[in-house]
Amino acid sequence: MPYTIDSARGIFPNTLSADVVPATTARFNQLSAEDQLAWTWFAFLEMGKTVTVAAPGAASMQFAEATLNQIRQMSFPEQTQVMCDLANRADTPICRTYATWSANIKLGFWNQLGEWMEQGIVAPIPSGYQLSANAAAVLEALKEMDQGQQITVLRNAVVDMGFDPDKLGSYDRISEPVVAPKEVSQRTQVTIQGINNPTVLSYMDNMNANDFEALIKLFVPDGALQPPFQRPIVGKDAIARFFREECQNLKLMPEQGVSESVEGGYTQIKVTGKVQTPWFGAAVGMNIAWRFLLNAENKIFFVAIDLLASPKELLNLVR
Ligand code: ECH
Ligand code: GLY
Ligand code: GLY
Repeated sequence: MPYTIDSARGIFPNTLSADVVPATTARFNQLSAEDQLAWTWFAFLEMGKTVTVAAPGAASMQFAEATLNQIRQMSFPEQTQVMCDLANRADTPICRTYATWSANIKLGFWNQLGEWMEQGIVAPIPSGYQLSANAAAVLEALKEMDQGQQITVLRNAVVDMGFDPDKLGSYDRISEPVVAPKEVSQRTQVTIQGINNPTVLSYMDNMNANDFEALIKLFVPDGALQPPFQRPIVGKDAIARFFREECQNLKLMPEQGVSESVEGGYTQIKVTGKVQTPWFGAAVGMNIAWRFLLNAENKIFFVAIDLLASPKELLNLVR
């Protein structure tokens, strides 16, 4: 086999991803817990000037409800302590529960706490709170980014909080219920300038239809999918789980691409375009590249999803 997953990661090396995102996340992680909470509050207020979050439905929120109600009953100092514990990744019962939740449940939990902070039900960030000089600088850096990059930094902040899931031992992962795939009559079909590869087109259409069973059939058994700024997820079972837990109701809007045959009957295809998350809908279009490596049977051996450094990168299809 001419490729390993490791070598496949290097296809289309000219693709410029938004390195400012992991850099900012690393700076955020250096801040004190108090600063992290205040920073996120100010960042969220800043974003709120231009976009609104679509709160998840009750079916998604039911898993966080018990913990949310527990926090709601607490005194302000106790609530502040819980939030600091989460930022500190402490070993507490709430931090352990939080660690079992999927990214979307964590986001929904904080979104609810944010609403309660606004309504005076949960302890607010102290009025007149002064960010440290470092935190203020990281906030300025965030303001310079495009919205897709900003929401990725916010998502990372939330996902990294709580007890370390790797230290939990075996546990049941808690995620939103899986929605039914879209009715065939309700489905849409993408067109991609420069690309007519049926696997790539089916990938986009099945993802948009939440048809994860059809989607996973496009992969080879030991294939891999690499989300933005993450290690590859390897093997059909792990990828299928990722689809169910993190890929519902995404909107993929690929625009253009380039395709090239490479050794061993493989084909490498780069596609660029926009992606919307259900959290922000059409208000935030993330600039994305997909880098596919398909085998001779036109199955996906590897696909990387990159958050691009700038909109200019949408036009960068050089090999
Ligand atoms: C408050 C103050 C106290 C502390 C905290 C607070 C609350 C913060 C809140 C933050 C909410 C943030 C949200 C962020 C959502 C971001 C979503 C993103 C989605 C990106 C998806 C992508 C998908 C790409 C993919 C494609 C594929 O082809 C394969 C699959 C996949 C303020 C109270 C903490 C509430 C809601 C960035 C890019 C295209 C890889 C998934
Ligand atoms: N509404 C949030 C989600 O399902 O991703
Ligand atoms: N990663 C999927 C989402 O947060 O919308």
